[in-house]
Amino acid sequence: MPVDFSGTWNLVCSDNFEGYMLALGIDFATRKIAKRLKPQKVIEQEGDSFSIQTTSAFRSYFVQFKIGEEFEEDNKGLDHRKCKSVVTWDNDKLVCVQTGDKKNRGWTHWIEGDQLYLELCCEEQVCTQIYKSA
Ligand code: YOG
Repeated sequence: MPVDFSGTWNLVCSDNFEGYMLALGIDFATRKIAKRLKPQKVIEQEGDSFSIQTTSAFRSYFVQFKIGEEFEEDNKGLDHRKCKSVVTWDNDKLVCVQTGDKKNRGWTHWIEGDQLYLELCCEEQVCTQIYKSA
């Protein structure tokens, strides 16, 4: 049985979100607002189907995918760059590769204890976030 990421998760800490945003070319004013946000994630997992709704006071983002099936991402409200994304399992980690204009773009989710981890990568930058169950 794979790990179950389902639930409502609140951001508790974030490391190098600034570096990640810089790598994505997010402008100063937007970064200033974005780094103060405490997003909430609602993850629904049913077999190989996932949806992840990330909500914040400023912008929100929704994504839906099936393991191993490539999909188009528009990153609307984020950096707006389109990419082809695919999510696979790496043991108990959920790994998304986002192919597009930016090298080495993607994210990884895993659970440790009662915490949900998210690593966001773009070019040389890695941002690590920790979420706790709401
Ligand atoms: O999550 O890809 O759970 O989609 C990354 C923000 C900030 C907007 C958030 C809004 C990148 C302004 C999505 C933050 C910076 C800054 C809340 C992370 C871009 C713009 C939406 C993500 C995955 C994995 C699912």
